[in-house]
Amino acid sequence: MKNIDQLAVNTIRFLAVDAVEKANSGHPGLPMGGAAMAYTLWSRLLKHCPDCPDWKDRDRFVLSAGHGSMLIYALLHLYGYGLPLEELQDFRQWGSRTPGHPEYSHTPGVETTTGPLGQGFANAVGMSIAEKRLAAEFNRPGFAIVDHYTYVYAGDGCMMEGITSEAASLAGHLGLGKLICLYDDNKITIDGGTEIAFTEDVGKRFEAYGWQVLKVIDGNNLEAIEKAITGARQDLEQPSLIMVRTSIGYGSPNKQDSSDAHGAPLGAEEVLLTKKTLGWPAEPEFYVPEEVSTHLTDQRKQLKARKEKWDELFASFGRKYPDLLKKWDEWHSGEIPTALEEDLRLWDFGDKPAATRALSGEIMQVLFEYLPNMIGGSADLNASTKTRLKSSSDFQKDNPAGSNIHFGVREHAMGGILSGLALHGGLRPFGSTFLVFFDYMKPAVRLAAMMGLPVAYVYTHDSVAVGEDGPTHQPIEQLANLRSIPNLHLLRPADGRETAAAWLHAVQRRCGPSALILSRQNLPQLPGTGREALKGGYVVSREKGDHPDLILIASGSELQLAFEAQHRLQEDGHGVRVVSMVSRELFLAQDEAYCETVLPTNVERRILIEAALPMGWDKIVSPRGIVIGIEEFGASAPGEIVLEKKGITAAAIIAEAKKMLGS
Ligand SMILES: Cc1ncc(C[n+]2csc(CCOP(=O)(O)OP(=O)(O)O)c2C)c(N)n1
Repeated sequence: MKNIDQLAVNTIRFLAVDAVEKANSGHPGLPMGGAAMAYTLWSRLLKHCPDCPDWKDRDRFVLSAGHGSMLIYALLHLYGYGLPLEELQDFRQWGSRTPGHPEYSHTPGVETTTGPLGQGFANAVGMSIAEKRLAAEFNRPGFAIVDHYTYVYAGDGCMMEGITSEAASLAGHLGLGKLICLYDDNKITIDGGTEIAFTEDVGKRFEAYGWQVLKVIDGNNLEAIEKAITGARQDLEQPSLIMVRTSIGYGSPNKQDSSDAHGAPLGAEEVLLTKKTLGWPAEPEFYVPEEVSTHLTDQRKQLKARKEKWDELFASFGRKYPDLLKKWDEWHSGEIPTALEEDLRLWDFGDKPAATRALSGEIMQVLFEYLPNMIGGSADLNASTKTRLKSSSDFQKDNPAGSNIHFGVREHAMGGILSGLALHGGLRPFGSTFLVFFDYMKPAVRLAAMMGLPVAYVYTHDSVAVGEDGPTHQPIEQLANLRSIPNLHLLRPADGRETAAAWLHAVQRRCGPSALILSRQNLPQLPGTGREALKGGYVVSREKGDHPDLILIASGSELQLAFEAQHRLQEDGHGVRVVSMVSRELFLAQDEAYCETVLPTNVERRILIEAALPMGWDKIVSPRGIVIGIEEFGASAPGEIVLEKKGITAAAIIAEAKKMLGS
């Protein structure tokens, strides 16, 4: 190893060691063991530009093992990503740009939020799919304007998580040749050596998935690592796994190769011993040798020159293909054409009862005419969730221009991949499954919400009305669970026009995901519904007279029951209002004056009906209102029977209403 490389690698190690020591918390072992591997990639092969972290054709680097965050912070600092030394000294502190685990859009150069192991791996698969899809759309002979690799740094923990297996299996099937995983194969996790729980042959497993597997036996040998990455890049037919044998806590005389180095500061004494062992000065802390700064500043200039060459290529691409340039801008802008909202096909579904999942399928075909950068699919449920884009083909190994992804029965990976597609930029991802199987993808949805990603989830078969499949397939607590995720918007439309409004919201929203909750069963097209649904809650049927005695509030398929109950109660002379609560989050975000027009404070008699766990509706119905919901699992029987047995009927609403009205 050249002296300068040795110095740079040790700089990374000790920036991490010192930061963890100062914070008195964090994970020094990974950066110490993986510094050489990461530095080799960054200094010799990674295409990036610290002066322009958002360069669209940069290689993506994902630290899936997010607990090793100091590794990426050290690199970002050294490469001049606007992360000054003080930020490293403030590691894990309130307000710093160096949080415990890397956070997307918080620190320049961090491509995704990682920490829950395996998520970053799935994100990387999504990014790689995005690259392949966009390259197929935009590249022309002599103009490879989309041409980058996706690198993911994963540890034993990522390799053990199921999401990684799912995502790797799909990546192998799709032949994502520009996806490269650097596996920090240090054989240590928190509880000890991997021999206690993880003895499979990871290489053989990945070979079976259709990956190229390469091995580096010495994680400190930069030449061997470079050779392996170069070999990985040359295989454009298969993704590559590079298994790099490293030593956690490298250099620490008493903690190297032991789980003691994983997640706690080395301790002052051990820090000194480690510095001595690797020939590093004990003082100052956070030491960056001048030669290292100069060396990396030179690299930064070269990286900038490379980016400027791409700018030139892109400019001449734009001159030669003005239409493609226009499309490029449209695909990357995230805006929607104004004509879309006015398209009459979104607002007229005739009188025929129809399942909202089926209407959603029709709406998606219209959206796709306006937004051809939509991409997505289902976890093997296209026939049920109806999310196939009929005018496009399948995204497959030999057909990267397709917009339909078959995720296979891999909900968790689908969630992570959708986030990766969104993180990459240029595309509008959506994914679908049954609402009950949201449980299988929750961790990925949570991170998408945390990152503020514009992903659309389509969850169908939204209640016990699913029927015969029984309680395993009948969602009860899933709505409450989804609504409990901050920054996620849940929309449960009642008919075609509300479904269109829900989709419009999903494609307009740029700062977080939306979940569309759709029925399996047919529902009537209701009077009074429409684009006002975009406000989350609105009056769909007014009371007779000038003041309501009672307000019925419902979402989705239960709105028809509220109408029925209103009709019967009004026959008895009561003034009853019906409010459609398509999205609680959206409604509660409206100003007070609007909310007052929908739910006047002085009308305390309120009944909310939703065929699900009634949790979380207090703000809408309180103080004197009630919720008719289901607080137990469903049952196996035809849908109408289950609804009736569980008390989700117009008769139940009427009975409660009469009690409330004292009649
Ligand atoms: C989904 C998930 N489960 C558990 C954890 C807690 N955790 C953090 S690191 C780790 C062990 C990871 O081992 P490895 O990937 O080998 O990292 P290394 O020990 O090399 O730093 C665990 C269990 C987590 N971050 N995410």
